[in-house]
Amino acid sequence: MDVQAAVAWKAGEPLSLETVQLDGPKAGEVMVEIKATGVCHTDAYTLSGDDPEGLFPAILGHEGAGVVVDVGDEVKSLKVGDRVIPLYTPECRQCKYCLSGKTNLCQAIRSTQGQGVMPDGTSRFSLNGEKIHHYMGTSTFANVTVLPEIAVAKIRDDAPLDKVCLIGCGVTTGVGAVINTAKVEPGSNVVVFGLGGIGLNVIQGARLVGANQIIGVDLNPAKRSLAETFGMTHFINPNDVDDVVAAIIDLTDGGADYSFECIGSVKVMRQALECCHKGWGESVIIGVAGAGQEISTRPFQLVTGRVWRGTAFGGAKGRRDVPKIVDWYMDGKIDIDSLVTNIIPINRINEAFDLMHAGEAIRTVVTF
Ligand code: NAD
Ligand code: AHE
Ligand code: ZN
Repeated sequence: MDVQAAVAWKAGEPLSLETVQLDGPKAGEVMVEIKATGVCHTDAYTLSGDDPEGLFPAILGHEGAGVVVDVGDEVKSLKVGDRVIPLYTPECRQCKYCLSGKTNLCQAIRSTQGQGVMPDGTSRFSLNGEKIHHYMGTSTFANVTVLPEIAVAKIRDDAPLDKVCLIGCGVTTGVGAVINTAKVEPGSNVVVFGLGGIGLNVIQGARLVGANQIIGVDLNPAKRSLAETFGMTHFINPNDVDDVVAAIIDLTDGGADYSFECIGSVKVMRQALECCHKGWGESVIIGVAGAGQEISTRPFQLVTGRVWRGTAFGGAKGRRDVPKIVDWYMDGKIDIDSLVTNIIPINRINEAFDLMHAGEAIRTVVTF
């Protein structure tokens, strides 16, 4: 069938709206009509050419929500009409990783996902016979996409898709990093580097679990007021202090219990570790850094009890946890509406990247 998609032809170039051909779902796959999708910094990262797994041409997008319109053979858990959120971290419930109870990083389809194809090694997308790659197994910048059944979370029927699409990445990543990865305890002092779509969700996760101080760090002073409505108690602009690490240690009486890097800067990752409290402070890397970038610190930082770790999709098991997070939103426990700073139709999708780079959007939601 013909579908509308924003195609990334080449690194560093704007997306181009095209009518592309989409093959129907094979066994174990479902076809989903995407109603809305957020634009995450990771889409911009891959489009920039910095992603070692970036492939072109591709249909990007991984923060969507939609409705199942067709199911392939052997699909048991989904039916036509179900409202769903695509999962870039699938949950097969059978692989060594899923069964370990120690990680959300299901590996059942990770290798083909990284090669921009479906689990059978082929792409469902093409244009005039030329193959177009899938992206992160989701490709939500198309009005219809095909997904493996294990990469789809079924959600309740009354959830507004132009809001809960953000649970497909930003919300789950930020809130999950606090709850699942760091397991922040009530009364903890938390520092969040980067107050974009991810950082604000770390802040609301920290507020949800009863953190004491929630310190936000961002170069852009315009991020301050919204972060305060999400629960930030203190703001530091690195340009206003001599030494951001010293400023945090001073404010927290010794250092952060938990810090979160939500930018993708290896320099800031070091600051995020080194602002942690001696003996127990834990720093969680969420930001994605480009090919060739490496982190460093003095090993003494770890010898003296600080812990460095990372998280993907907030440690969430998508088919199990995403419907719960939708409930939290529907019950008013978390705010998604304020994260949606802009809504635009798919033919203006490049504006979403411009707004992100200008620091003017938290999340732009693209509708079809
Ligand atoms: P964003 O662009 O919305 O926000 C980034 C924020 O960082 C902005 O507010 C910007 O002003 C601030 N910033 C930039 N450089 C800074 C610096 N040196 N010091 C302080 N602040 C600085 O991005 P986002 O969508 O929130 O994504 C953040 C990062 O998280 C990206 O690297 C993205 O790829 C990554 N990410 C990771 C996961 C995961 O599962 N690990 C999931 C989603 C996003
Ligand atoms: N291809 C990239 C990987 C980037 C990355 O780390 N992605 C995160 C999700 S970011 C969502 O906005 C992730 O899930 N990582 C685990 C995984 O298996 O990819 C690179 O840099 O190589
Ligand atoms: Zn993302």
